[in-house]
Amino acid sequence: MIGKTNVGKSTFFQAATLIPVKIENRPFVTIEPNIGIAYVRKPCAHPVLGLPQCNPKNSLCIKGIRFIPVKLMDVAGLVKGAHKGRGLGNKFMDDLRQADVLLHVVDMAGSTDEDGHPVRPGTHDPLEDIESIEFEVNEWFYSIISRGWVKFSRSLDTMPWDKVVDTLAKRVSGLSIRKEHVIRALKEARLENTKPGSWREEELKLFTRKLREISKPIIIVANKMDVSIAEDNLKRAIKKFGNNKIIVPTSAIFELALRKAAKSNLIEYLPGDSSFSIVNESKLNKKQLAALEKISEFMKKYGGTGVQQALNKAIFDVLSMIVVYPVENANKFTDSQGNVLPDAYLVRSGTTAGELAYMIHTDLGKGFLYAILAKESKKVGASYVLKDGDIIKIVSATARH
Ligand SMILES: Nc1nc2c(ncn2[C@@H]2O[C@H](COP(=O)(O)OP(=O)(O)O)[C@@H](O)[C@H]2O)c(=O)[nH]1
Ligand SMILES: [Mg+2]
Repeated sequence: MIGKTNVGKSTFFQAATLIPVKIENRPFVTIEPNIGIAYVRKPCAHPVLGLPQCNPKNSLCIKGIRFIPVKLMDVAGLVKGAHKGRGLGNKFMDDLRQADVLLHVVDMAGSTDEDGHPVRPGTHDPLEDIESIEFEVNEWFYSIISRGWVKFSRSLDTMPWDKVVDTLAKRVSGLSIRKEHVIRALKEARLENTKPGSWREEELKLFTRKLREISKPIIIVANKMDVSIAEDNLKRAIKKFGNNKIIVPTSAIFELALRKAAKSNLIEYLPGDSSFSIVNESKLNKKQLAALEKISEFMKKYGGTGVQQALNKAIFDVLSMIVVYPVENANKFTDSQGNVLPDAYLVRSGTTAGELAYMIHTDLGKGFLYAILAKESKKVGASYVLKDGDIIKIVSATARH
C-alpha cells in the first residue's frame, strides 16, 4: 500500500488485517507494525464437492468462503519528491522492492494536501495524487535501474540477445522482477534485439516505465468515498484514468467498523459481502444503528466497502492468480491426517503441476512422477497447466516428510 499521509492507509491496513471471526489457532498475526496478513476471498471447493465442511490450515473457510492469506505492507508517507529523498524518502522506496502489486490509497474527498496535511474536504484535487505518486514510483524505479547503467549496458553489447535478457533479468531480480516481466517490457518498449549500450535516455526511461507497469502494477484505492464530495472526484477520475487504471471506490473506515461489529457479534458480515445483517437490534444504540444505516446505503451504491474488492482485484485480476488445493489423498480430498482441503495455494495462472510441486517442497518437485487431479480422477504430468479450483495430489519418488 502506498500513498500520501492521511489518506487512510493505516485504516485500510487495520481493516484488511482484522479477522472478523473468532478462530482457535492463529498463525495469522501481524508480522511487523506495517506488515500484516490480509486475505483474498473465493468460494471454497468443499461445497462444490458436496462435502459438509473442510479443515483449512493455511487459510480460513467461513460459511463456504475461502479466505487465503496475502502479505500486506503499509509503506507509509510517500510524498511528492520522495524519489529525491524528500520526506521519509528512500527507506520507504526500498520497501517497495518486495511488492508484486501496489495499492495506491487516494483521499478522494480531497481532504489531504500535497504534503499529507489534513485540509477541508474538496480543497485538494485527488487526481493530482494519482499522477504524482505514480510519477514518484516511476522515478524511483528509474533511479535504481539507471545506477551504473552506462558501464553495465556496454557489457551487454557483446552478448547474444538471450544472454542480454538473462543478464538484465538478473540485474533487476532484487526488485522482485521476473524474467517474463523483462521480456514483456522489452517487447512493449520495442527494444527487442537492440543494443542496450546504445539506448538513449528516453529509451531507458521507456523500458523502465514499462517494466514498472508490468512488474509493479498500481491499483487505485479511491478511499473516503463516504464523504459526499468524493463522488464528483471519482467520476472525474474514472473519466480521466478509467481506461487504463483499475479504480476501486472504497471506505476503509466503514470496512473497519463492519469488521469490528462482526467480531463483536453485533452484525453478520464477511469481508467482501455486499451487505450485512444486524444480529440483535436491541444490543445497538441509536447512534450505532444510524451509522450502520449509512454504511448500508454506501454498500448498496458501491456493492461493498471496497476493501476486499481492492485486494481481490489485485490478486485475481491484476496478478491473474488462481487457487489450487494440494491434497495427499485424492479420493478423500485430505492431507495424511484426514484434514479436508487443508491448503489453498495462490499461484499464477500458467503454473504447472511440476512447478507447484516445487512450491510445496523442493523434494516433492525433484522426485515428481505424476499428479492426480482429484475431482476428475485423472493422471497428469509435470507440464500440466493448473486450472483455478484444481484439487491435486502430487506423486513423488521422494517422500515428503
Ligand atoms: N471519511 C473517511 N475517513 C477516513 C477513511 N479512512 C481513513 N479516514 C480518516 O483519515 C485520517 C487518516 O487515516 P489514516 O488511516 O491514519 O491515514 P494514513 O496516514 O494514510 O495511514 C483519519 O482521521 C481516518 O479516520 C475513510 O474511508 N473515510
Ligand atoms: Mg498511517
